[in-house]
Amino acid sequence: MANNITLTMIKPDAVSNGYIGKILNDITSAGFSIAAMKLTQLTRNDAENFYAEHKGKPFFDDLVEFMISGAIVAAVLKKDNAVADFRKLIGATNPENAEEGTIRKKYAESMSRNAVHGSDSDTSANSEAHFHFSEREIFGIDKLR
Ligand code: FUP
Repeated sequence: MANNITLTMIKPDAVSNGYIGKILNDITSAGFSIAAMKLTQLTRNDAENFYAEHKGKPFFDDLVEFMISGAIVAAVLKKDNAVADFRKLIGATNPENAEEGTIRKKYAESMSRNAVHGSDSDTSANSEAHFHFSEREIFGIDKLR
């Protein structure tokens, strides 16, 4: 299992607030390179599948509504120790608890509108990368599976 990629989404709040450029700058300045990227919009089915592990939780329906409410940027990022390093860069799920300088601290509106997604494991990174991108859209990394 590759440990050098993670999957991010710049979420609809951050896209509509005009933060795509600032967030990508923070990401690349932190040493990540972009292996795949697109501006897209999730369907309801997409969002329900992407967040299937949260189905049944009290915030699930609002999470799906939010994630389909506008454009997102999906990207595969490459760096040694990508998953852990990216979660450190984005900060805690609730921006009120995120460290100063983190992406969520700087750009998130709230816990539910928290600006960015980052994979939580190498297994998730691999499956989430393939959720958004075909093999030929992902550059500069070894075959993932
Ligand atoms: P994270 O891994 O930090 O993205 O957080 P989770 O996978 O636990 O949650 C996924 C998304 O669900 C979060 F980005 C925001 C939303 N969420 C809520 O709205 N309320 C909660 O209590 C937990 C998560």
